[in-house]
Amino acid sequence: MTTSQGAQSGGDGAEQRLQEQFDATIAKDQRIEPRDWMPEGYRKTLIRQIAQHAHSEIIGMQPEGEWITRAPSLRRKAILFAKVQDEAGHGLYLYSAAETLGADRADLTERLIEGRQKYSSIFNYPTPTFADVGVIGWFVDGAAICNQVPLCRSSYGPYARSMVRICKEESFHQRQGYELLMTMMRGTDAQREMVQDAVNRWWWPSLMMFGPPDGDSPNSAASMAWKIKRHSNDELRRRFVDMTVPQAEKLGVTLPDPELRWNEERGHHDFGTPDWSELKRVISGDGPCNEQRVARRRAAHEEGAWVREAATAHAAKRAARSARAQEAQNTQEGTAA
Ligand code: BYC
Repeated sequence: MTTSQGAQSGGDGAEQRLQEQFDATIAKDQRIEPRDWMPEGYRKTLIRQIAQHAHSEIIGMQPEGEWITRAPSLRRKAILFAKVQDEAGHGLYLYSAAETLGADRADLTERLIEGRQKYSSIFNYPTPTFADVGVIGWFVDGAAICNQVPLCRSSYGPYARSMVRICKEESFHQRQGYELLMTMMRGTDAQREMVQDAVNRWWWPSLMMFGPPDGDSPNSAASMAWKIKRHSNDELRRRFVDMTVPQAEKLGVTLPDPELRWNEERGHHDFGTPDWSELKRVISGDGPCNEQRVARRRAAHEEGAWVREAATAHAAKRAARSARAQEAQNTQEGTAA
């Protein structure tokens, strides 16, 4: 696939030149910026991925957020609070990145709460114990790091730049999760069982976060040709497994996959196949918590309507005030002249 395959067809000579310029920028590993011409397919793919990514950060506040009021100590509460706030920030940078492509934030939110736009499957699983908070940090933020560090080199400037800070924060998130689990593993038998149980529940959904296998990934070819995605879903999934296995050994937990073993010849781990029918079900809205997650997001949006109205009214007042001040200054200058 060439980068031009996503271009609008039937372009005249000028459009042809723009397409060539775009292709050359991609080929040289340089960045496409908001003011640059870009093929419509590139813009649409970016809006789709960035919007889903933003929604994932915002919906992703819920599973752990449920534990803020029940954190077992002030220290854990402060850490968790900071982490969940970071996710809100990530969502906001990403919505801003989508806006540079002409998307409208309010419209994206509508699409999310009406179930017309996706968010990551992983956030549709419940968090019944505090060990889930640790395992989300370790697995989910760990998977996010594997997936998002290469996105710092994504061809679209605003997306790539937003990833730099996001990845730094994800590293803190992963470490706090792993440290929490280390502490629990040094505790009682009941705490160790709680950690193992959370590991058992989150392992396969975490592998599914990377998306369907390469053969069933309809968007990968174009996204990789455009250098939006730098690695395939399966490649990143393999990296995550290789990174996580030694960490599990150090922690003293068992990853729930009987086929998981080191393959000397390949220099990577072999591992079992996730249940892809489960991923399809969860993506299509039938996961354990889909309904609850979207309903809560919708309620928060509706309850926040007065804040948006107040902010809009305040912005309009400020604009009117500064327009009046400007007019007065112009009149004064006119009189003086
Ligand atoms: N869940 O052709 P494919 C975080 C969809 S949040 C749901 O392979 P693509 C955090 C896919 O969208 C980080 N849907 O797609 C937050 C596509 O559907 P459409 C979340 C999925 O885009 C709080 C269809 O399936 N990370 O870290 O080439 C607390 C076919 O897939 C999933 C990102 O968003 C899924 N798991 O590749 C803690 C990373 N997988 O749009 C942590 C950025 C696939 O055609 N996104 N689908 O209807 C990406 O890297 C890529 O979009 C994906 C999918 C690898 C996810």
